[in-house]
Amino acid sequence: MSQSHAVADTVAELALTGDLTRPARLTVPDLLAWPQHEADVSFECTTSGMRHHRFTGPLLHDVLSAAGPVFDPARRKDRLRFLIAVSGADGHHALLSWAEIDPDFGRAPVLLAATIDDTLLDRGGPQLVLPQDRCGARHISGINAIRVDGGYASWA
Ligand SMILES: Nc1nc2c(c(=O)[nH]1)N[C@H]1C(S)=C(S)[C@@H](COP(=O)(O)O)O[C@H]1N2
Ligand SMILES: [Mo]
Repeated sequence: MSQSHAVADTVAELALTGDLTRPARLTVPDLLAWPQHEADVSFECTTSGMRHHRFTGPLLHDVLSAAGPVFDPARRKDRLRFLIAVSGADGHHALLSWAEIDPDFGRAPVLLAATIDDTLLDRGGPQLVLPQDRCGARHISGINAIRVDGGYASWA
């Protein structure tokens, strides 16, 4: 096995890409630099029933804002066309709207979790946590890519 594979096997990296002035590659230890929030969540899975976990990590909004999405922060309407595509290493993915997590709009306290049940997620990668979701399907684990896309302005 090459050395790059050995590194990838131990500390997962997340690529922040898209319409950002500061795209980045982040590890779970990097996520500990932001203010940490915690969430005790219960969600239902259609196959395994009710699940409970305690997560900690930064707000997704804090991490993505630091990457400099290319909207004018003073113009609230400018943000409404931005999408956030979150992908797990296994191909599971979901779309959020920027407005869903924006403090001026939906204010969903979505986390990019660095720990689950007091265990650091440095090998598998961070997990999306949506405390308001009844269903577990958007709690994407092993996130390896988040793409911010504001390309929907051409409709206007
Ligand atoms: N990467 C990835 N994350 C995923 C899934 C998946 O298939 N791949 N399944 C989701 C679904 S449907 C549920 S219910 C929860 C299950 O979380 P659990 O492992 O804590 O039960 O994970 C979610 N996160
Ligand atoms: Mo599920």
